[in-house]
Amino acid sequence: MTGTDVTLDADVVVVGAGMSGLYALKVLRERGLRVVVLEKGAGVGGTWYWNRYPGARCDIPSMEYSFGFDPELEQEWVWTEHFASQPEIERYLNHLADRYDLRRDIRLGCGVTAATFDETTDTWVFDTETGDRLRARFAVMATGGLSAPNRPEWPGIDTFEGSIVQTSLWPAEGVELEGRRIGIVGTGSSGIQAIPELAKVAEHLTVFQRTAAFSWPSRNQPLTDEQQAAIKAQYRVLREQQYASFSGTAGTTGAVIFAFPTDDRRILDSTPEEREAALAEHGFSACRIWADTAKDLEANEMAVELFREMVRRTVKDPDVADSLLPRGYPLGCKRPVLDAGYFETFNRDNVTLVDLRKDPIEEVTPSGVRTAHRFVELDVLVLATGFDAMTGALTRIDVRGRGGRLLRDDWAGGPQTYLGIGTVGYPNLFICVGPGSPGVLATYPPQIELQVGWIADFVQYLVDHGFTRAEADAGAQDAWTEHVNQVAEGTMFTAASCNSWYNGANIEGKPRVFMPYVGGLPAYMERCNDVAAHGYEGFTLS
Ligand code: NA7
Repeated sequence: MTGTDVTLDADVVVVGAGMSGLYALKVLRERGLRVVVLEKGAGVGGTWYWNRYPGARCDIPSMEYSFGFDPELEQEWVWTEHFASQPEIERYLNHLADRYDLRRDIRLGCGVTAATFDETTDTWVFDTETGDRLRARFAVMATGGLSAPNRPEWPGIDTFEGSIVQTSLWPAEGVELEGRRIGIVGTGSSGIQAIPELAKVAEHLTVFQRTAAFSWPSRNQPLTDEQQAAIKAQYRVLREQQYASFSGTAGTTGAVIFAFPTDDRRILDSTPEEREAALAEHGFSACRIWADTAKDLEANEMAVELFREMVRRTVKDPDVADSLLPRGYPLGCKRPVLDAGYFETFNRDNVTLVDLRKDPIEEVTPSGVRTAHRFVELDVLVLATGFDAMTGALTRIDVRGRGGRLLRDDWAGGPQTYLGIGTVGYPNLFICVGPGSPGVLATYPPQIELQVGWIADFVQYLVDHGFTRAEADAGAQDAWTEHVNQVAEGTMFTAASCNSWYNGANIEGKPRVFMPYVGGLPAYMERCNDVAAHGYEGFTLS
Protein backbone atom coordinates (compact mmCIF):
# COMPACT_ATOMS: atom_id res chain seq x y z
CA MET A 1 0.00 0.00 0.00
CA THR A 2 1.04 3.56 -0.55
CA GLY A 3 0.20 6.34 1.86
CA THR A 4 1.09 6.81 5.46
CA ASP A 5 3.38 4.63 7.52
CA VAL A 6 0.57 3.25 9.64
CA THR A 7 0.75 -0.45 10.47
CA LEU A 8 -2.13 -2.21 8.81
CA ASP A 9 -3.51 -5.59 9.78
CA ALA A 10 -5.13 -5.75 6.39
CA ASP A 11 -5.72 -3.62 3.34
CA VAL A 12 -9.41 -4.35 3.57
CA VAL A 13 -11.58 -5.53 6.42
CA VAL A 14 -14.82 -7.07 5.24
CA VAL A 15 -17.57 -7.22 7.86
CA GLY A 16 -19.70 -10.30 7.38
CA ALA A 17 -19.14 -13.71 5.79
CA GLY A 18 -22.45 -14.10 4.01
CA MET A 19 -22.74 -14.14 0.25
CA SER A 20 -21.41 -10.60 -0.22
CA GLY A 21 -18.57 -11.02 2.24
CA LEU A 22 -17.38 -14.32 0.77
CA TYR A 23 -17.42 -12.89 -2.72
CA ALA A 24 -15.72 -9.66 -1.58
CA LEU A 25 -12.93 -11.69 0.01
CA LYS A 26 -12.45 -13.74 -3.14
CA VAL A 27 -12.30 -10.82 -5.58
CA LEU A 28 -10.28 -8.47 -3.38
CA ARG A 29 -7.74 -11.17 -2.62
CA GLU A 30 -7.41 -11.92 -6.33
CA ARG A 31 -6.34 -8.29 -6.73
CA GLY A 32 -3.42 -8.89 -4.43
CA LEU A 33 -4.95 -7.18 -1.40
CA ARG A 34 -4.67 -8.47 2.13
CA VAL A 35 -8.22 -9.06 3.28
CA VAL A 36 -9.63 -10.10 6.65
CA VAL A 37 -13.29 -10.99 7.10
CA LEU A 38 -14.83 -10.51 10.54
CA GLU A 39 -17.94 -12.61 11.07
CA LYS A 40 -20.21 -12.71 14.10
CA GLY A 41 -21.50 -16.23 13.49
CA ALA A 42 -19.69 -19.48 14.23
CA GLY A 43 -19.93 -20.40 10.56
CA VAL A 44 -20.05 -18.75 7.16
CA GLY A 45 -23.23 -18.17 5.17
CA GLY A 46 -24.86 -15.07 6.69
CA THR A 47 -28.62 -15.35 6.22
CA TRP A 48 -28.20 -19.03 5.41
CA TYR A 49 -26.22 -19.61 8.58
CA TRP A 50 -28.65 -17.88 10.94
CA ASN A 51 -32.09 -18.69 9.53
CA ARG A 52 -32.24 -22.44 10.14
CA TYR A 53 -35.88 -22.66 11.25
CA PRO A 54 -38.01 -25.55 9.96
CA GLY A 55 -39.12 -24.83 6.39
CA ALA A 56 -36.45 -22.17 5.71
CA ARG A 57 -36.04 -21.98 1.97
CA CYS A 58 -35.06 -19.48 -0.71
CA ASP A 59 -37.83 -17.93 -2.79
CA ILE A 60 -35.65 -17.60 -5.91
CA PRO A 61 -35.01 -20.72 -8.06
CA SER A 62 -31.80 -22.42 -6.94
CA MET A 63 -30.21 -22.54 -10.40
CA GLU A 64 -30.39 -18.73 -10.41
CA TYR A 65 -29.76 -18.14 -6.72
CA SER A 66 -26.15 -19.18 -7.16
CA PHE A 67 -22.95 -17.61 -8.44
CA GLY A 68 -22.03 -17.55 -12.12
CA PHE A 69 -18.42 -16.40 -11.84
CA ASP A 70 -16.98 -19.89 -12.14
CA PRO A 71 -18.41 -22.04 -14.95
CA GLU A 72 -16.86 -25.17 -13.41
CA LEU A 73 -18.55 -24.52 -10.09
CA GLU A 74 -21.96 -24.08 -11.65
CA GLN A 75 -21.54 -27.23 -13.71
CA GLU A 76 -20.37 -29.32 -10.77
CA TRP A 77 -22.76 -28.16 -8.08
CA VAL A 78 -25.99 -30.15 -7.88
CA TRP A 79 -29.14 -28.41 -6.68
CA THR A 80 -31.73 -30.94 -5.65
CA GLU A 81 -34.87 -28.78 -5.75
CA HIS A 82 -36.26 -25.86 -7.73
CA PHE A 83 -36.21 -23.83 -4.53
CA ALA A 84 -33.26 -24.71 -2.32
CA SER A 85 -33.66 -25.32 1.39
CA GLN A 86 -31.53 -23.51 3.97
CA PRO A 87 -29.27 -26.53 4.64
CA GLU A 88 -28.51 -26.88 0.93
CA ILE A 89 -27.62 -23.20 0.49
CA GLU A 90 -25.54 -23.26 3.66
CA ARG A 91 -23.67 -26.29 2.26
CA TYR A 92 -23.13 -24.43 -1.03
CA LEU A 93 -21.64 -21.40 0.73
CA ASN A 94 -19.41 -23.62 2.85
CA HIS A 95 -18.31 -25.32 -0.33
CA LEU A 96 -17.35 -21.92 -1.75
CA ALA A 97 -15.35 -21.13 1.38
CA ASP A 98 -13.40 -24.39 0.93
CA ARG A 99 -13.16 -24.39 -2.84
CA TYR A 100 -11.59 -20.92 -2.99
CA ASP A 101 -9.59 -21.35 0.21
CA LEU A 102 -11.39 -18.46 1.85
CA ARG A 103 -11.41 -19.71 5.44
CA ARG A 104 -7.84 -18.73 6.21
CA ASP A 105 -8.86 -15.06 6.07
CA ILE A 106 -12.17 -15.36 7.93
CA ARG A 107 -12.38 -14.87 11.69
CA LEU A 108 -15.55 -16.50 12.99
CA GLY A 109 -17.25 -15.56 16.24
CA CYS A 110 -15.80 -12.12 15.81
CA GLY A 111 -18.71 -9.67 15.57
CA VAL A 112 -17.74 -6.06 14.95
CA THR A 113 -18.98 -3.68 17.63
CA ALA A 114 -17.36 -0.47 16.37
CA ALA A 115 -15.66 0.83 13.25
CA THR A 116 -13.87 4.15 13.63
CA PHE A 117 -12.25 6.22 10.90
CA ASP A 118 -8.83 7.49 11.91
CA GLU A 119 -8.43 10.76 10.06
CA THR A 120 -4.75 11.06 10.79
CA THR A 121 -3.92 7.91 8.85
CA ASP A 122 -6.98 7.46 6.59
CA THR A 123 -7.64 4.04 8.06
CA TRP A 124 -10.49 2.23 9.73
CA VAL A 125 -10.13 0.68 13.16
CA PHE A 126 -12.43 -2.21 13.97
CA ASP A 127 -13.35 -3.31 17.49
CA THR A 128 -14.83 -6.76 17.93
CA GLU A 129 -16.80 -8.71 20.51
CA THR A 130 -13.71 -10.78 21.18
CA GLY A 131 -11.71 -7.69 22.13
CA ASP A 132 -9.60 -7.89 18.98
CA ARG A 133 -8.80 -4.63 17.24
CA LEU A 134 -7.85 -4.46 13.57
CA ARG A 135 -6.78 -1.64 11.31
CA ALA A 136 -7.33 -1.49 7.58
CA ARG A 137 -7.37 1.09 4.82
CA PHE A 138 -10.81 0.12 3.56
CA ALA A 139 -14.02 -1.09 5.20
CA VAL A 140 -16.35 -3.24 3.14
CA MET A 141 -19.63 -3.62 5.00
CA ALA A 142 -21.14 -6.92 3.89
CA THR A 143 -23.54 -6.89 6.81
CA GLY A 144 -26.68 -7.95 4.95
CA GLY A 145 -30.07 -6.43 4.28
CA LEU A 146 -32.05 -8.75 6.53
CA SER A 147 -29.72 -9.58 9.37
CA ALA A 148 -30.66 -7.41 12.34
CA PRO A 149 -33.48 -9.35 14.05
CA ASN A 150 -36.54 -7.50 15.31
CA ARG A 151 -37.55 -8.75 18.75
CA PRO A 152 -40.84 -7.40 20.09
CA GLU A 153 -40.80 -6.12 23.66
CA TRP A 154 -44.09 -7.33 25.06
CA PRO A 155 -44.44 -7.02 28.83
CA GLY A 156 -43.13 -10.17 30.50
CA ILE A 157 -41.35 -11.55 27.44
CA ASP A 158 -38.25 -12.35 29.48
CA THR A 159 -40.24 -14.29 32.07
CA PHE A 160 -41.35 -17.02 29.66
CA GLU A 161 -40.16 -20.36 31.04
CA GLY A 162 -40.52 -22.42 27.87
CA SER A 163 -38.25 -22.07 24.85
CA ILE A 164 -38.38 -18.73 23.13
CA VAL A 165 -36.69 -18.73 19.78
CA GLN A 166 -36.39 -16.31 16.91
CA THR A 167 -36.54 -17.75 13.38
CA SER A 168 -33.48 -15.67 12.42
CA LEU A 169 -31.46 -16.89 15.42
CA TRP A 170 -32.51 -20.53 15.29
CA PRO A 171 -30.03 -22.61 17.26
CA ALA A 172 -27.87 -25.02 15.28
CA GLU A 173 -28.59 -27.78 17.78
CA GLY A 174 -32.32 -27.41 17.04
CA VAL A 175 -35.32 -26.86 19.29
CA GLU A 176 -37.53 -29.55 20.89
CA LEU A 177 -40.77 -29.21 18.93
CA GLU A 178 -42.21 -32.73 18.77
CA GLY A 179 -45.51 -32.94 20.64
CA ARG A 180 -45.12 -29.43 22.08
CA ARG A 181 -47.62 -26.61 22.38
CA ILE A 182 -46.06 -24.09 20.01
CA GLY A 183 -46.99 -20.47 19.43
CA ILE A 184 -45.64 -18.47 16.52
CA VAL A 185 -45.88 -14.71 16.04
CA GLY A 186 -45.45 -13.30 12.56
CA THR A 187 -46.79 -14.21 9.14
CA GLY A 188 -44.18 -12.85 6.76
CA SER A 189 -42.00 -15.17 4.67
CA SER A 190 -40.34 -16.77 7.69
CA GLY A 191 -43.56 -17.43 9.59
CA ILE A 192 -45.37 -18.67 6.50
CA GLN A 193 -42.54 -21.09 5.71
CA ALA A 194 -42.34 -22.34 9.29
CA ILE A 195 -46.07 -22.68 10.05
CA PRO A 196 -46.85 -25.79 7.93
CA GLU A 197 -43.71 -27.53 9.26
CA LEU A 198 -44.42 -26.66 12.89
CA ALA A 199 -48.03 -27.81 12.52
CA LYS A 200 -46.80 -31.26 11.43
CA VAL A 201 -44.92 -31.85 14.68
CA ALA A 202 -46.71 -29.75 17.29
CA GLU A 203 -49.30 -31.07 19.66
CA HIS A 204 -50.94 -27.75 18.96
CA LEU A 205 -49.82 -24.70 17.00
CA THR A 206 -51.19 -21.23 17.70
CA VAL A 207 -50.48 -18.64 15.03
CA PHE A 208 -50.55 -15.04 16.23
CA GLN A 209 -51.17 -12.89 13.16
CA ARG A 210 -51.02 -9.11 13.03
CA THR A 211 -51.29 -8.62 9.26
CA ALA A 212 -52.72 -11.16 6.84
CA ALA A 213 -50.23 -11.80 4.05
CA PHE A 214 -50.26 -12.49 0.35
CA SER A 215 -48.67 -15.86 -0.25
CA TRP A 216 -48.55 -18.08 -3.30
CA PRO A 217 -48.00 -21.84 -3.58
CA SER A 218 -44.38 -22.33 -4.61
CA ARG A 219 -45.04 -25.67 -6.32
CA ASN A 220 -41.54 -26.61 -5.32
CA GLN A 221 -40.37 -29.88 -6.86
CA PRO A 222 -37.20 -31.92 -6.97
CA LEU A 223 -35.01 -30.87 -9.89
CA THR A 224 -34.70 -33.83 -12.20
CA ASP A 225 -31.38 -34.71 -13.81
CA GLU A 226 -32.84 -33.80 -17.19
CA GLN A 227 -34.05 -30.39 -16.02
CA GLN A 228 -30.72 -29.68 -14.39
CA ALA A 229 -28.71 -30.78 -17.45
CA ALA A 230 -30.86 -28.63 -19.73
CA ILE A 231 -30.23 -25.55 -17.58
CA LYS A 232 -26.52 -26.30 -17.26
CA ALA A 233 -26.22 -26.62 -21.03
CA GLN A 234 -27.32 -23.01 -21.39
CA TYR A 235 -25.93 -21.59 -18.14
CA ARG A 236 -23.81 -18.87 -19.76
CA VAL A 237 -26.82 -17.53 -21.64
CA LEU A 238 -28.92 -17.72 -18.51
CA ARG A 239 -26.38 -15.78 -16.46
CA GLU A 240 -26.22 -13.05 -19.08
CA GLN A 241 -30.01 -12.87 -18.93
CA GLN A 242 -29.83 -12.55 -15.17
CA TYR A 243 -27.25 -9.75 -15.25
CA ALA A 244 -29.39 -7.94 -17.83
CA SER A 245 -32.71 -8.44 -16.09
CA PHE A 246 -34.48 -5.94 -13.88
CA SER A 247 -34.47 -8.22 -10.84
CA GLY A 248 -31.44 -10.39 -11.60
CA THR A 249 -33.74 -13.26 -12.50
CA ALA A 250 -33.95 -14.94 -15.89
CA GLY A 251 -37.12 -16.83 -15.05
CA THR A 252 -36.23 -19.64 -17.42
CA THR A 253 -35.28 -22.27 -14.90
CA GLY A 254 -38.48 -24.24 -14.94
CA ALA A 255 -39.98 -23.09 -11.68
CA VAL A 256 -42.45 -20.58 -13.05
CA ILE A 257 -44.53 -19.63 -10.11
CA PHE A 258 -46.40 -16.52 -10.89
CA ALA A 259 -48.53 -15.55 -13.76
CA PHE A 260 -47.36 -12.17 -14.97
CA PRO A 261 -49.22 -9.97 -17.39
CA THR A 262 -48.74 -11.51 -20.79
CA ASP A 263 -51.03 -9.14 -22.61
CA ASP A 264 -52.64 -5.81 -21.91
CA ARG A 265 -55.83 -7.15 -20.32
CA ARG A 266 -57.09 -4.73 -17.68
CA ILE A 267 -58.98 -6.03 -14.67
CA LEU A 268 -61.02 -2.82 -14.58
CA ASP A 269 -62.43 -3.78 -17.99
CA SER A 270 -62.95 -7.47 -17.14
CA THR A 271 -66.28 -9.26 -16.72
CA PRO A 272 -67.12 -11.47 -13.71
CA GLU A 273 -66.90 -14.46 -16.09
CA GLU A 274 -63.40 -13.50 -17.15
CA ARG A 275 -62.31 -13.15 -13.54
CA GLU A 276 -63.82 -16.51 -12.67
CA ALA A 277 -62.00 -18.05 -15.64
CA ALA A 278 -58.77 -16.49 -14.39
CA LEU A 279 -59.34 -18.07 -10.97
CA ALA A 280 -59.96 -21.45 -12.56
CA GLU A 281 -56.82 -21.20 -14.68
CA HIS A 282 -54.37 -19.46 -12.35
CA GLY A 283 -55.68 -20.02 -8.80
CA PHE A 284 -53.86 -17.77 -6.33
CA SER A 285 -51.96 -16.17 -9.21
CA ALA A 286 -55.18 -14.97 -10.87
CA CYS A 287 -54.61 -11.60 -9.21
CA ARG A 288 -51.27 -11.17 -10.97
CA ILE A 289 -52.13 -11.49 -14.62
CA TRP A 290 -53.59 -8.02 -15.20
CA ALA A 291 -51.77 -5.12 -16.78
CA ASP A 292 -53.38 -2.35 -14.73
CA THR A 293 -52.79 -3.43 -11.12
CA ALA A 294 -49.23 -2.17 -10.63
CA LYS A 295 -50.06 1.51 -10.46
CA ASP A 296 -53.86 1.81 -10.20
CA LEU A 297 -55.22 1.29 -6.69
CA GLU A 298 -58.76 0.55 -7.85
CA ALA A 299 -57.55 -2.15 -10.23
CA ASN A 300 -55.23 -3.43 -7.52
CA GLU A 301 -58.14 -3.80 -5.07
CA MET A 302 -60.12 -5.80 -7.65
CA ALA A 303 -57.15 -8.11 -8.07
CA VAL A 304 -56.79 -8.48 -4.31
CA GLU A 305 -60.42 -9.60 -4.23
CA LEU A 306 -59.43 -12.53 -6.50
CA PHE A 307 -56.73 -13.47 -4.03
CA ARG A 308 -59.21 -13.25 -1.15
CA GLU A 309 -61.60 -15.49 -3.05
CA MET A 310 -58.89 -18.17 -3.28
CA VAL A 311 -58.32 -17.95 0.49
CA ARG A 312 -62.05 -18.35 1.10
CA ARG A 313 -62.11 -21.39 -1.18
CA THR A 314 -59.11 -22.95 0.54
CA VAL A 315 -59.76 -22.37 4.25
CA LYS A 316 -62.80 -24.24 5.53
CA ASP A 317 -63.71 -22.22 8.63
CA PRO A 318 -65.21 -18.93 7.35
CA ASP A 319 -64.10 -16.93 10.42
CA VAL A 320 -60.53 -18.17 10.11
CA ALA A 321 -60.62 -17.51 6.36
CA ASP A 322 -61.87 -14.01 6.99
CA SER A 323 -58.97 -13.24 9.31
CA LEU A 324 -56.54 -14.54 6.69
CA LEU A 325 -57.74 -12.12 4.00
CA PRO A 326 -55.19 -9.41 3.26
CA ARG A 327 -56.79 -6.02 3.72
CA GLY A 328 -55.79 -2.41 3.98
CA TYR A 329 -52.70 -2.50 1.80
CA PRO A 330 -52.19 -3.16 -1.90
CA LEU A 331 -50.86 -6.20 -3.70
CA GLY A 332 -47.22 -5.54 -4.61
CA CYS A 333 -46.45 -3.39 -1.57
CA LYS A 334 -44.68 -6.14 0.34
CA ARG A 335 -42.38 -8.85 -0.85
CA PRO A 336 -44.47 -11.75 -2.18
CA VAL A 337 -44.30 -14.88 -0.07
CA LEU A 338 -44.00 -18.40 -1.47
CA ASP A 339 -45.39 -21.25 0.59
CA ALA A 340 -45.90 -24.96 0.80
CA GLY A 341 -49.49 -25.49 1.95
CA TYR A 342 -49.77 -22.40 4.15
CA PHE A 343 -53.48 -21.68 3.90
CA GLU A 344 -54.35 -25.39 3.97
CA THR A 345 -52.55 -25.65 7.33
CA PHE A 346 -55.41 -23.72 8.93
CA ASN A 347 -57.73 -26.64 8.12
CA ARG A 348 -55.83 -28.86 10.56
CA ASP A 349 -57.40 -29.68 13.93
CA ASN A 350 -54.21 -28.81 15.78
CA VAL A 351 -53.88 -25.26 14.44
CA THR A 352 -55.51 -22.11 15.84
CA LEU A 353 -55.30 -18.62 14.40
CA VAL A 354 -55.32 -15.64 16.75
CA ASP A 355 -56.14 -12.44 14.89
CA LEU A 356 -54.15 -9.82 16.76
CA ARG A 357 -56.13 -7.00 15.13
CA LYS A 358 -59.16 -8.19 17.10
CA ASP A 359 -57.35 -9.76 20.04
CA PRO A 360 -53.96 -8.11 20.64
CA ILE A 361 -51.13 -9.51 22.75
CA GLU A 362 -51.12 -8.00 26.23
CA GLU A 363 -48.30 -9.87 27.91
CA VAL A 364 -46.14 -12.95 27.97
CA THR A 365 -46.25 -14.90 31.22
CA PRO A 366 -43.97 -17.72 32.41
CA SER A 367 -46.35 -20.24 30.82
CA GLY A 368 -47.75 -18.58 27.73
CA VAL A 369 -49.20 -15.58 25.93
CA ARG A 370 -52.10 -13.51 27.19
CA THR A 371 -54.13 -11.61 24.62
CA ALA A 372 -57.09 -9.31 25.26
CA HIS A 373 -59.52 -12.24 25.08
CA ARG A 374 -57.62 -15.42 25.87
CA PHE A 375 -54.63 -17.10 27.44
CA VAL A 376 -52.63 -19.56 25.36
CA GLU A 377 -50.40 -21.99 27.27
CA LEU A 378 -47.19 -22.68 25.41
CA ASP A 379 -44.04 -24.76 25.63
CA VAL A 380 -42.33 -22.99 22.73
CA LEU A 381 -42.75 -19.43 21.49
CA VAL A 382 -41.38 -18.78 18.00
CA LEU A 383 -40.77 -15.19 16.94
CA ALA A 384 -40.97 -14.78 13.17
CA THR A 385 -41.10 -11.03 13.61
CA GLY A 386 -38.71 -9.93 10.91
CA PHE A 387 -35.78 -7.57 10.77
CA ASP A 388 -34.66 -3.99 11.10
CA ALA A 389 -34.10 -4.24 7.36
CA MET A 390 -31.44 -2.69 5.16
CA THR A 391 -30.04 -0.29 7.76
CA GLY A 392 -30.25 -2.18 11.08
CA ALA A 393 -27.07 -4.21 10.70
CA LEU A 394 -25.08 -1.04 10.01
CA THR A 395 -26.67 1.22 12.60
CA ARG A 396 -26.29 -1.40 15.33
CA ILE A 397 -22.51 -1.06 14.92
CA ASP A 398 -20.90 2.13 16.24
CA VAL A 399 -19.69 3.34 12.85
CA ARG A 400 -17.84 6.61 13.40
CA GLY A 401 -16.65 8.64 10.46
CA ARG A 402 -14.95 11.98 10.01
CA GLY A 403 -15.05 14.22 13.08
CA GLY A 404 -16.43 11.38 15.20
CA ARG A 405 -19.83 11.51 13.48
CA LEU A 406 -22.00 8.46 14.09
CA LEU A 407 -23.73 6.70 11.20
CA ARG A 408 -26.70 5.89 13.43
CA ASP A 409 -27.23 9.63 13.95
CA ASP A 410 -26.56 10.60 10.36
CA TRP A 411 -29.19 8.10 9.23
CA ALA A 412 -31.72 8.91 11.96
CA GLY A 413 -33.95 10.47 9.32
CA GLY A 414 -33.37 7.62 6.85
CA PRO A 415 -30.33 6.26 5.02
CA GLN A 416 -28.40 8.56 2.71
CA THR A 417 -26.04 6.98 0.22
CA TYR A 418 -24.37 7.52 -3.08
CA LEU A 419 -25.20 4.51 -5.28
CA GLY A 420 -26.02 2.57 -2.12
CA ILE A 421 -22.26 2.13 -1.75
CA GLY A 422 -20.71 5.24 -0.22
CA THR A 423 -22.01 7.71 2.32
CA VAL A 424 -20.90 11.26 3.09
CA GLY A 425 -18.68 11.51 6.16
CA TYR A 426 -17.43 7.92 5.99
CA PRO A 427 -14.44 7.80 3.65
CA ASN A 428 -13.14 4.46 2.41
CA LEU A 429 -16.26 2.67 3.64
CA PHE A 430 -18.20 0.76 1.04
CA ILE A 431 -21.55 -0.91 1.61
CA CYS A 432 -22.55 -4.10 -0.21
CA VAL A 433 -26.15 -4.27 -1.48
CA GLY A 434 -27.00 -1.36 0.79
CA PRO A 435 -29.95 1.03 0.94
CA GLY A 436 -30.06 2.97 -2.31
CA SER A 437 -28.96 -0.07 -4.34
CA PRO A 438 -31.37 -2.67 -5.78
CA GLY A 439 -30.45 -4.76 -2.73
CA VAL A 440 -33.37 -6.90 -1.59
CA LEU A 441 -35.19 -6.33 -4.89
CA ALA A 442 -32.69 -8.17 -7.09
CA THR A 443 -31.39 -11.73 -6.85
CA TYR A 444 -28.36 -11.55 -4.62
CA PRO A 445 -25.64 -13.68 -6.28
CA PRO A 446 -25.71 -11.98 -9.72
CA GLN A 447 -26.21 -8.59 -8.10
CA ILE A 448 -23.27 -9.23 -5.76
CA GLU A 449 -21.04 -10.29 -8.62
CA LEU A 450 -21.76 -6.98 -10.35
CA GLN A 451 -21.88 -4.63 -7.39
CA VAL A 452 -19.23 -6.11 -5.12
CA GLY A 453 -17.09 -6.58 -8.24
CA TRP A 454 -17.52 -2.85 -8.85
CA ILE A 455 -16.42 -2.09 -5.27
CA ALA A 456 -13.33 -4.28 -5.76
CA ASP A 457 -12.47 -2.40 -8.97
CA PHE A 458 -12.86 0.88 -7.11
CA VAL A 459 -10.55 -0.23 -4.29
CA GLN A 460 -8.00 -1.38 -6.83
CA TYR A 461 -8.24 1.95 -8.66
CA LEU A 462 -7.59 3.84 -5.42
CA VAL A 463 -4.60 1.68 -4.59
CA ASP A 464 -3.17 1.84 -8.12
CA HIS A 465 -3.48 5.63 -8.19
CA GLY A 466 -2.10 6.15 -4.71
CA PHE A 467 -5.27 7.66 -3.29
CA THR A 468 -5.66 7.10 0.44
CA ARG A 469 -9.11 8.58 0.81
CA ALA A 470 -12.35 8.29 -1.17
CA GLU A 471 -15.55 9.87 0.05
CA ALA A 472 -18.95 10.44 -1.54
CA ASP A 473 -19.79 14.08 -2.27
CA ALA A 474 -22.84 15.61 -0.63
CA GLY A 475 -24.21 16.81 -3.99
CA ALA A 476 -23.86 13.38 -5.58
CA GLN A 477 -25.46 11.72 -2.57
CA ASP A 478 -28.41 14.12 -2.54
CA ALA A 479 -28.98 13.69 -6.26
CA TRP A 480 -28.83 9.90 -5.98
CA THR A 481 -31.17 9.82 -2.98
CA GLU A 482 -33.63 12.01 -4.87
CA HIS A 483 -33.41 9.69 -7.88
CA VAL A 484 -34.03 6.63 -5.66
CA ASN A 485 -37.15 8.31 -4.27
CA GLN A 486 -38.30 9.48 -7.66
CA VAL A 487 -38.27 6.04 -9.31
CA ALA A 488 -40.22 4.57 -6.39
CA GLU A 489 -42.94 7.21 -6.65
CA GLY A 490 -46.30 6.00 -7.92
CA THR A 491 -45.50 2.32 -7.31
CA MET A 492 -47.34 0.17 -4.77
CA PHE A 493 -44.15 0.15 -2.68
CA THR A 494 -44.77 3.75 -1.71
CA ALA A 495 -48.58 3.71 -1.52
CA ALA A 496 -49.78 5.56 1.59
CA SER A 497 -51.31 2.35 2.97
CA CYS A 498 -48.13 0.32 2.46
CA ASN A 499 -46.37 -0.54 5.71
CA SER A 500 -43.44 -2.79 4.98
CA TRP A 501 -39.87 -3.48 5.94
CA TYR A 502 -38.87 -1.88 2.62
CA ASN A 503 -39.91 1.47 4.08
CA GLY A 504 -39.05 0.89 7.72
CA ALA A 505 -42.69 0.83 8.87
CA ASN A 506 -42.22 -2.53 10.64
CA ILE A 507 -39.88 -1.02 13.23
CA GLU A 508 -41.27 1.36 15.82
CA GLY A 509 -39.70 4.79 15.56
CA LYS A 510 -37.86 4.04 12.31
CA PRO A 511 -38.32 6.85 9.76
CA ARG A 512 -40.59 5.95 6.90
CA VAL A 513 -38.26 6.05 3.92
CA PHE A 514 -38.43 3.68 0.98
CA MET A 515 -34.91 2.24 0.89
CA PRO A 516 -34.16 0.04 -2.15
CA TYR A 517 -33.54 1.31 -5.67
CA VAL A 518 -36.42 0.19 -7.88
CA GLY A 519 -34.91 1.26 -11.19
CA GLY A 520 -33.67 -2.27 -11.81
CA LEU A 521 -30.28 -3.94 -11.80
CA PRO A 522 -29.22 -3.00 -15.38
CA ALA A 523 -30.01 0.72 -14.93
CA TYR A 524 -28.24 0.66 -11.58
CA MET A 525 -25.10 -0.99 -12.93
CA GLU A 526 -25.09 1.25 -15.97
CA ARG A 527 -24.97 4.21 -13.61
CA CYS A 528 -22.24 2.64 -11.45
CA ASN A 529 -20.15 1.80 -14.53
CA ASP A 530 -20.62 5.28 -15.88
CA VAL A 531 -19.39 6.72 -12.57
CA ALA A 532 -16.31 4.47 -12.78
CA ALA A 533 -15.68 5.39 -16.41
CA HIS A 534 -15.59 9.05 -15.38
CA GLY A 535 -12.92 8.56 -12.73
CA TYR A 536 -15.43 7.75 -10.00
CA GLU A 537 -17.25 11.04 -10.32
CA GLY A 538 -19.30 11.88 -7.26
CA PHE A 539 -16.52 10.67 -4.98
CA THR A 540 -13.73 12.97 -3.87
CA LEU A 541 -10.43 11.14 -4.13
CA SER A 542 -7.31 12.37 -2.39
P1 NA7 B 1 -41.38 -9.90 7.79
O1 NA7 B 1 -41.77 -10.08 6.38
O2 NA7 B 1 -41.05 -8.54 8.26
O3 NA7 B 1 -42.55 -10.50 8.68
C1 NA7 B 1 -42.59 -10.30 10.07
C2 NA7 B 1 -43.94 -10.68 10.59
O4 NA7 B 1 -43.95 -10.48 12.01
C3 NA7 B 1 -45.07 -9.82 10.03
O5 NA7 B 1 -46.20 -10.62 9.90
C4 NA7 B 1 -45.25 -8.78 11.12
O6 NA7 B 1 -46.51 -8.18 11.13
C5 NA7 B 1 -45.03 -9.63 12.35
N1 NA7 B 1 -44.67 -8.83 13.53
C6 NA7 B 1 -43.57 -8.07 13.70
N2 NA7 B 1 -43.58 -7.51 14.92
C7 NA7 B 1 -44.72 -7.91 15.50
C8 NA7 B 1 -45.31 -7.66 16.78
N3 NA7 B 1 -44.73 -6.86 17.66
N4 NA7 B 1 -46.47 -8.25 17.05
C9 NA7 B 1 -47.06 -9.05 16.16
N5 NA7 B 1 -46.57 -9.33 14.95
C10 NA7 B 1 -45.41 -8.77 14.62
O7 NA7 B 1 -40.12 -10.81 8.17
P2 NA7 B 1 -39.76 -12.28 7.64
O8 NA7 B 1 -38.61 -12.74 8.43
O9 NA7 B 1 -40.95 -13.13 7.61
O10 NA7 B 1 -39.34 -12.04 6.16
C11 NA7 B 1 -38.36 -11.06 5.82
C12 NA7 B 1 -37.83 -11.32 4.45
O11 NA7 B 1 -36.91 -12.41 4.51
C13 NA7 B 1 -38.80 -11.75 3.43
O12 NA7 B 1 -39.54 -10.73 2.85
C14 NA7 B 1 -37.93 -12.46 2.41
O13 NA7 B 1 -37.28 -11.52 1.60
C15 NA7 B 1 -36.90 -13.11 3.27
P3 NA7 B 1 -46.80 -6.82 10.29
O14 NA7 B 1 -46.88 -7.26 8.85
O15 NA7 B 1 -45.61 -5.91 10.53
O16 NA7 B 1 -48.04 -6.30 10.84
